[in-house]
Amino acid sequence: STPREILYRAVLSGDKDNIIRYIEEALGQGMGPLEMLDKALIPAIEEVGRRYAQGVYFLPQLIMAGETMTKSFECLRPALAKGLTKKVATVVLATVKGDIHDIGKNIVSVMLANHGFEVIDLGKNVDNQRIIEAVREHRAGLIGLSALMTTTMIHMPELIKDVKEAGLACKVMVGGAAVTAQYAKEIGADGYAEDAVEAVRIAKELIS
Ligand code: B1M
Repeated sequence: STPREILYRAVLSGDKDNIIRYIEEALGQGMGPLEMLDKALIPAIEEVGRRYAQGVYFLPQLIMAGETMTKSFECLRPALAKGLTKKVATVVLATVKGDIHDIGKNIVSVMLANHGFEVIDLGKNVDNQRIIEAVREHRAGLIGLSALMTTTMIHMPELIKDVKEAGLACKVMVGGAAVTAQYAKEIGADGYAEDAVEAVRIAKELIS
């Protein structure tokens, strides 16, 4: 099997005990961290989501796969972080209230940091009020919101309203599996990105 296949299967089967070893082996064979995410880890977790939706996988498998994915990302994080020191802008990043999915948000976080953004990552299940406070405290020019569920993305338009009411000159970028470009437009978000690479491009546009 190729390193890609091994990593893909490891996430699919929730093999969190061996994932670090597989990643190290893949690195040793010259596979880069971004390639691992794009070609193996993300496609695998997406397949897990499909199987869960189809009733082929149940919650325990979803949890195991999620943990395997989180573990692999934490292992890759140092290799992904380039540690730029010159900061272009500050962005407050969060997964919305009621939503504990943070794998995608964490990838976006590292990518933004790599491209010179000072990232104030508030984590997951974050209250809109905390986001507003963080924007004030850090004088952030941009908020990045992630939502993975149709039931939680409703906090996005609420936040956009809160930002306006607070009189903050702060742009809002949204993303996450539940969110579409259409939805972003409907709620009056300043930007939408489909993946982490696009998130960097849109964030740069929004702060310029
Ligand atoms: Co859950 N889950 N989950 N889950 N989970 C989904 C989201 C679901 C679509 C699965 C399904 O049914 N097919 C479904 C939601 C359905 C809906 O919307 N109505 C679902 C459900 C139902 C649930 C629970 C309710 C299950 C239960 O308890 N019965 C529960 C909810 C808990 C809660 O939040 N309150 C739950 C729990 C979990 C786990 C904890 C087990 C785990 C999460 C672990 C973690 O995040 N630490 C988990 C996982 C892993 C998934 C799936 C399988 C994968 C999500 C993921 O990490 N994808 C997911 C299926 C799916 O999304 N298709 C699913 C990989 C990640 C890299 O992609 O986050 O989309 P994503 O991020 C991308 C882009 O979207 C973009 O860049 C990233 C990189 O390319 N992006 C942004 C993300 N944020 C951005 C922000 C930006 C810009 C771009 O700007 C700011």
